[in-house]
Amino acid sequence: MIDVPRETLIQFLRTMYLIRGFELKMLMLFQRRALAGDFLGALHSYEGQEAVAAGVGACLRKDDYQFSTHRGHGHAIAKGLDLNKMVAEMFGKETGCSRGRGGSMHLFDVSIGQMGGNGIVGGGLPLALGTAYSALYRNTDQVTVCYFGDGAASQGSFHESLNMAALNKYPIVYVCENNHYAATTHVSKNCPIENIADRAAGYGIPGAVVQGNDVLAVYRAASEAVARARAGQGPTLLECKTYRHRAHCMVIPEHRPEEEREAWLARDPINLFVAKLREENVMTQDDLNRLAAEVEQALVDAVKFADASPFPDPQMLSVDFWAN
Ligand SMILES: Cc1ncc(C[n+]2csc(CCOP(=O)(O)OP(=O)(O)O)c2C)c(N)n1
Ligand SMILES: [Mg+2]
Repeated sequence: MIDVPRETLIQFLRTMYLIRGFELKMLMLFQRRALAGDFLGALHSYEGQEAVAAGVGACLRKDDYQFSTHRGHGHAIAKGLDLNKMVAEMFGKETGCSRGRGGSMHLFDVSIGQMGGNGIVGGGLPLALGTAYSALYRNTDQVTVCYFGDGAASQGSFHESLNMAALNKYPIVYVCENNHYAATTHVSKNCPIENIADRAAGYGIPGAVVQGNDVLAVYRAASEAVARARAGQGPTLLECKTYRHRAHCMVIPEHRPEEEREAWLARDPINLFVAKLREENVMTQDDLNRLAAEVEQALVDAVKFADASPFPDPQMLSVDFWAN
């Protein structure tokens, strides 16, 4: 028996379907249109890591904050970023969530606490201290989630930030998505210990290794960490072990061993979860088909919206557009 309400289980699947569908569509459009020059910036696929964003996102309130990374489409979707605005941003359109100035790595929407992605590896870690401090200062119980990769966990910003967060009991949940590679470098080549979560001990905070392809495991671990942060007990470090399906980004060729890829593909987070839902009779095949069709329609509509939207007016280049 799964001890999570049915609606929450469906929400997990819906989020994972949306992320997967988004990535597949963007990949197709990138390949088809990149040369036409209307795709803004790089493209780092989140495919394969869906369970992390879906599990963590389901624990958050709209007014909680999250800081994302260069691989952040999934985080934004799970936080509830409007799909139309997201796709429009990918294409640099004025109707995009960052008004077409940011692209794939700069998906911002402050109204839902989506504090953007970051082209700088480890760049979100110090920024998360800011919203966490602000929540304490304003005496709210808002939580900040800070996503980062295994590569970022060996940046100086990781150590400085966790030290400061632990000292001040900042309400932060650190989510390290260990997909085992930083671009082409295996994690064992930049981190001398098996589990990044063990670094939590150095700051006197809880750390946990989580099966990152199991959305229920992520949800349970994140629920506990979010509850701790909300209750004023300080930060937690979660290390979600996972794997990206695609190469680092769309312009870097695949370099990972074939057997390793196959082993992880066999543990695809969506397939694993769907099997569980079927086994427990939570959803029928018809329910699954309906959900998939609904998600596909939302994505098709978002691409249409983005296509029909205008590019920013070049005259606005030097204008402080946030002022109006
Ligand atoms: C400070 C900095 N160094 C290097 C890069 C180039 N770079 C972009 S992504 C990346 C790998 C990051 O790996 P990880 O943190 O594990 O995240 P993942 O890509 O696996 O999600 C690197 C080295 C960068 N953008 N910023
Ligand atoms: Mg990585």
